Formats: sequence, structure tokens, C-alpha cells
Amino acid sequence: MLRFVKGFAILLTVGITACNTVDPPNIIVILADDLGYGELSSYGSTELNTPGIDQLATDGIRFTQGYCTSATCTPSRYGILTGEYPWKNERARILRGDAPLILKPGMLTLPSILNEAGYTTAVIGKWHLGLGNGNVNWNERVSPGPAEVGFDYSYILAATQDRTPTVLLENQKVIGLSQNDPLEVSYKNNFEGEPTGKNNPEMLKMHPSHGHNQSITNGISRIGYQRGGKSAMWIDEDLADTFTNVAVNFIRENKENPFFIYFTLHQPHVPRTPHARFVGKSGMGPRGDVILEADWSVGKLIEAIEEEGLREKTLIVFSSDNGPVLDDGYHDQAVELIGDHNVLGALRGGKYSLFDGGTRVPFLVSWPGTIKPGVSEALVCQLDLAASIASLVGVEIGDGAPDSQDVMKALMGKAKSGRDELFVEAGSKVALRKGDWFYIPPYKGAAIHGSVNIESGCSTVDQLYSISKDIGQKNNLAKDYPEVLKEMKAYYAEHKKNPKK
Ligand code: NG6
Ligand code: CA
Repeated sequence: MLRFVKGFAILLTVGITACNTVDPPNIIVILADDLGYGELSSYGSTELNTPGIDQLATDGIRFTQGYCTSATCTPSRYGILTGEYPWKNERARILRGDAPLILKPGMLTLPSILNEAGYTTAVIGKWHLGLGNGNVNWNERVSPGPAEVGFDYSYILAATQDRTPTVLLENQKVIGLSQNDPLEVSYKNNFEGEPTGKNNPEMLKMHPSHGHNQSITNGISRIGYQRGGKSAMWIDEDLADTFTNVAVNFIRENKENPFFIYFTLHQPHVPRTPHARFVGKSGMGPRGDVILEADWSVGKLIEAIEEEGLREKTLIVFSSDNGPVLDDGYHDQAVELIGDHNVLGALRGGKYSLFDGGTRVPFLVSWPGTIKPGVSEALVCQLDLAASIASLVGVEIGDGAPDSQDVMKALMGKAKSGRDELFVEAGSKVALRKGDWFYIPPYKGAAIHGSVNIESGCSTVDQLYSISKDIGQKNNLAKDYPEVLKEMKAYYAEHKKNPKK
């Protein structure tokens, strides 16, 4: 399926620069977890100061209409790595910590494209795309996993910080495991004698507000059960330092050849556990503090790139896997201490929502010396990274990454527009952005997700919004523009197939 374009191969081997080809830059895709559109200073936040990430806005392009494909994590990440809409894959939904890998081994993926182009590829941070075949023995190498879908190196948190197993894996082996204390994981039943958040609240330093009352690690109860593996359990407060150090080392060790890092931050997803250095720094409690911690982490990566003299040879993309949420299951004062911080900017909705707040996210692309800094209104999606980067490095993807569009010109600031249309999803529900219009079909379901207090976007009637005139999606124009509505519905019916149930 992959075909390595000859010109680029020559370029690599002979080391000459063809006039219409670029030297392959290192590529780093940084993904925050649940960071909203309004949370960076560069996107208008007056309450949080994010100089680390903002460097990428200053020396790169800040996209105002950059999207992920889904308002939750697993499907959104599926979209980035495969270039396929997550609603086409029944299994691309929020996964348990013991779920099997939902990518097919050997399939074309963003890292496999770069592998083909001679890059050394790594994923460092949160994975949440499943591991193994469904019956994992955590005490052996877990396979298939990142290596089987194009990553040469992996250092990952298996699912989410709030799900078992609460261990890290390096190259698909649990780190720090002792043979005498094997790790077992279950999402059905607790293991006999093991404490839980539900039965042993006295052991908790952070209490759940909904769910999250099963196995306890480090004074925090999670979703899912586990037993054993005590020597391998992570300390939440150290995760940021660990992932940052691993990424910095990877950069230093691979500086001679092109590399790709998919650096997936675990912040500000729950449980929010800032290192002591960041506690109290935001004035917003743990949620704000971990955003500052994530910002530090990104700053450290950029610093390492600069120290190695690689800044002009490195393309960095920063984005978020879905929109923001305040109370996502723990009492951590995210709601109480939010003050004037506007997580959404002018958008409506948030994580889990069909409205723009679910999927319109910070989106920065920086490559000093090659990309001229600026602000772009082009419609671009993380889904497009696969085809765009393939075109940049000269790999033909044939019928792989089927929904990914080559928008490299827009990403480089050389075109004002990106893609013309985009389907976004929340759970099993899908909406359509086309041109300036945003269409949400009628859906049954509560208008507000009760536990998180976020508008779902569900309504029993058709919804049609003009994004340029109504960024907050307040005025439903379905009745005023029957012709547009008809066109949107027709396009939707024609292209949105294989629905998830
Ligand atoms: C939800 C969890 C939420 C979060 C989410 C996944 C409960 C009550 N809520 O089911 O806390 O873990 O799944 O988030 O358990 S995501 O960003 O990884 O998609
Ligand atoms: Ca997420």
C-alpha cells in the first residue's frame, strides 16, 4: 500500500536538495487531553499563562478552526493515527483499560507512513487505543500494540490516568514489575481483599464525584480493578516529569536522523495530580495547575530541540484530543475555582458535545524558517495529518487513511483554506460542518449530560448554524434556510455511512 517516492529516497541517500522537495523535518505531534479552545493565552485566556505552548503560536500558525474528529479520546486518537473517521469503526469508542487494540496490525498509520520515509517513530504518553487481543497477560510483553502499528518505540500509559492498570509500559512491557507479584486486571469483579474507593474512602486523598470508585492507587480510586504489580504502580504526581524526560532523551538520542514523536500529554484529564512544583500555581486548583504543568512540559521539549540545534529542522503540531470538562468524576474543585477562566472561549458545548466546544480545539503548527508565523482560519482537522505529512515526506498512501485530506498547504500557511467539509462525532452521534454551515441531525438524548453539566447538542429538531456569524451556535437557522438545510441533509445522507450503534 505504501510507496516511497523515489525523489525523496534519492534525497535521503545522496543528501541533495531537489527544488520542489524539502529536507525531511523531525515531526512532533503534541496532544493535550481534554484541553479547551479558550485555555491557552494564545487563544485568549486571560487567566492562565501558557508561555511554553504559546511559543508555537508566536513562531508558527495559530489555527482558529482546527478540529479533532471526536468529542472523546479513543475515537479522536483513532482518527489521528489512521486518517479514518472514527464513526466508521464500531470499536472506536472510549475503551476500558483491558480493551484489545482497535487498530489493525500492519495497517497504514501516521507512524507507519513516517517509518516508511525513514523516520524513527515514538509514542510517549497516553495511549488509550487498546492493547493485546482481549485477554492480556500483563506480566509478559503485551501485543499487538504500538509496535505493530508503526511505532519503533513506546513509553505509554495504557489507557487513561483514571483507569486500571495504573502502570506504565515501555515497548509493551510493564515497567518495574516484580516476578513475585504478578499484575492482574479486571473490569468485572474486584479481587478478593483488595480495597476500593467505594468501601475504603478513608484511604483516599482525592474522592470521586461520579464513578471512579474501584481500585485504589496512590490514594486515588479508579475505574476498573487490579491486584498485584505493586512495584510497578505509578505515582501520578511524577507522570509529567517521567514523560518529559523520556521525550527529551528520545530527542537527544535520535537527533542525527529524522524522528517522529507522538507526545500525548495526560493533562488536564482526571485525576488531576500536579507535581508539588505546580500545586497552587494557577489559583484554580488542580485543573489549572496541571495545565501549567503541561505547558512546562511542552516548553522543556522545545528547549531540548533548541539545545540540539534542531529547531529549524522540526515541525511541531500542538492540539487537544477533545474539548474541555470541569467535573469529570472527582471532587477536585475544578468547578468551584474556575473564576473568570473561560475554558471554551466563545464556543458552545465541551467534552462529549456535538457542539463546536466538543471538537474545535487549539491547533498550532510551527516550523521556524519554513512556516511563516500567522493566524489561519482554514478548516483543518487532526484527521488530515496523515495525508498531509505523507505528502510532505513523499510517501504515497494509496487507499490508506481514507478520510484524511492533504491540507499541507494550509498547514504551512501557503493556502487560506483547508478542507471544505468535516464530520465530527460525540459518542455515536455525528454532525456535519460544510463550508460555513454546521448541521446537527435530530437526536434523542438529554440536552445536558447531567454528570458533567455539558450541553450534548441533542435536540429533536434539525439544527443549522452559521459558524462565521454565530460562533456560539445560539441561533438555529434551520427554518430560515430550508435550501441549505436540504443540501446539508442530502450530503450527510450520502456520505455518513456505517453508523455506530
Ligand atoms: C468517562 C469517565 C470520565 C473519562 C471519560 C474518558 C466516568 C463517570 N466518566 O466514562 O471520567 O474517563 O470516560 O475520557 O467514569 S477520555 O478523554 O479518555 O475520552
Ligand atoms: Ca480526552
